[in-house]
Amino acid sequence: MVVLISGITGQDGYYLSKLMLKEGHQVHGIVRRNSQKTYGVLDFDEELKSKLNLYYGDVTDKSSLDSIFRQVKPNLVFHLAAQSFVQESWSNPEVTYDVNIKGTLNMLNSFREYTPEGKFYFACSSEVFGKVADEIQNEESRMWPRSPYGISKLAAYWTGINYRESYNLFVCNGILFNHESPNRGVEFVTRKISLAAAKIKLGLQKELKLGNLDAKRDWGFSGDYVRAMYLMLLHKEPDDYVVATGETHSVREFVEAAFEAVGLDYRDYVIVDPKFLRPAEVQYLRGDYSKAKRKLGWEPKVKFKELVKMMVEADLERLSG
Ligand code: NAP
Ligand code: F7E
Repeated sequence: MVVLISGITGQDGYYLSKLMLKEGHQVHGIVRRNSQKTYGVLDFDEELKSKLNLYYGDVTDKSSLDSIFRQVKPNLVFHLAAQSFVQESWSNPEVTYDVNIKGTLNMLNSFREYTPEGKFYFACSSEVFGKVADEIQNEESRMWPRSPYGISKLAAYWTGINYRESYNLFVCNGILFNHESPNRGVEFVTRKISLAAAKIKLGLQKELKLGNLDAKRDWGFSGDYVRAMYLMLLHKEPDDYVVATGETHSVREFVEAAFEAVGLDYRDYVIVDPKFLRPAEVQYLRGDYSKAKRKLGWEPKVKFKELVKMMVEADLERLSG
């Protein structure tokens, strides 16, 4: 099959393109041009990059998407591109709405115009649950986003459903809970912590400044979650699915486990800095992935402690190397 991925230079784009190649598909990706001609996470893996067909485009520029859809004619579209950093969405709400809402609308319109018989995946987020009403959130749980990012994902989620219902298109929303990896961006809390633990261990950093240590998240492994995206598009009917581990842990537990992995006590190094507190916080998330398990046969493989260890060890290796 011919696969098109927006956001291919990000964390999930990396694992998804590897999976798609392994499955024997032809992989095409949309890349934002920058002055350094860098390709994000793909720059760490030249072998992978050489197997991909990359096109310059921007999801806010419909004409660039039209030209790519016309050339590629994808069977499977994974729309992952986004302004994905929640904290940033308060500083740049317009960019967040443009990229995440209008960008999704543009992708859906190009898909509808050029490859309506194909299948479309949208990267929705557990941030739509925000101020949670249920102890464990599933597809039916109340959605009450708490940031411009969460609002943008909610608008895009409903746009996807509306396109499915209005135009009979195969559009799926994956409501993915936090997922991490050694390729996670350095500003997200897990990678900020794993990198700091490794640097402190090697004497390259003295302290770690964090915000809310009591926030709880359902953290899984990106490599597991991209499999769920693929299974959604292989399923006979389009639908929306929660993808999660079913466990929740606090930022404090993450930092404790990361420092433990390098034989240190986090309390000697972590400082709470109000700069990293958010105007409105999502205090607690825990996902119920039973629908994905039942209908797609999907289950997460990597557990919390294993994920923390994987990330810290990868950072230690990179820094030592
Ligand atoms: P990420 O690492 O931040 O990657 C985002 C990607 O989007 C990058 O390739 C980025 O390109 C691209 N992008 C941003 N603006 C663009 C634009 N205007 N035009 C074209 N491409 C653009 O995010 P991720 O962790 O892989 O997440 C993938 C998707 O899942 C995102 O939509 C995110 O919101 C969503 N999501 C993530 C999680 C999670 O925990 N990771 C959970 C739920 C949902 P550059 O390299 O040029 O910046
Ligand atoms: O924050 C707290 C922070 O930025 C997690 C994105 O992939 O997942 C991600 O969004 C928690 C929050 O991720 C720091 O307040 C404490 O409660 O790693 P994060 P996020 O906001 O949960 C969802 C599902 C997505 O869809 C998003 O795209 O950690 N926290 N201290 C901190 N967070 C950061 N970044 N930095 C700190 O110093």
